[in-house]
Amino acid sequence: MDTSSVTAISAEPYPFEFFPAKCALLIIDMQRDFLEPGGFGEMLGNDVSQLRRTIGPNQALLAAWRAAGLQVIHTREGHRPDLADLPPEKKVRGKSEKSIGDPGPMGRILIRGEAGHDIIPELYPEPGEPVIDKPGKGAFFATDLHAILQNRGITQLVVTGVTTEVCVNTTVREANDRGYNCLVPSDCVGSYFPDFQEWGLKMIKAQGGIFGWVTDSAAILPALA
Ligand code: C5J
Repeated sequence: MDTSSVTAISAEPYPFEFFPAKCALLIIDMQRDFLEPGGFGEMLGNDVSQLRRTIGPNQALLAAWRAAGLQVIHTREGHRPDLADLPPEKKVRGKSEKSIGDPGPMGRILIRGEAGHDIIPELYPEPGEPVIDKPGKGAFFATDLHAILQNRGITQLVVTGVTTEVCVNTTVREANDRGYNCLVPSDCVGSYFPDFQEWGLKMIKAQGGIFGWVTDSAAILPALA
């Protein structure tokens, strides 16, 4: 495709001006522990099917994005094996029987290098695609994401992944404050809670797009052809 072209993608609250050469696909935390049956998310009583419905749309978008030669960045939420970057309050909040760093169904929970912390095979990063290991909810906090985007001339992000109201929303807000325009395809983001899925997206596009734009993958795919 001609990456210098500009396309208007149908979105809410109004069409998104897509500059392919300046736009990265940022896939948030599509990790085994959040999405796979038997993982940490399900162990906490969550319905992982609410997240798994995003896998197919993400696969289609990622394939088209790669075929167009555009930039892809992945993130993973997790901590150092020695837990030195884990705020003590994050460890104990929720009062669940098992928490970050404890042995879980797929290794130590949300610890870098453990099986559950890794990205699901369906969306596994290819060589050359940066993977941002983030200790917080937002992908900009305590990471080199902003530097990578600036060095690569990126001014726009298509943000996908999980969960809509937590790490996706936090990242979109952080990106907005740093001057990036964000487009969020609703079928490529997921929440364990249907209400939060709905309201998480409404919050992004409210008030004339206070944090960004919302669309679906069907509206983006033709712009990648
Ligand atoms: C993410 C979480 N990725 N819900 N984490 O949203 O704790």
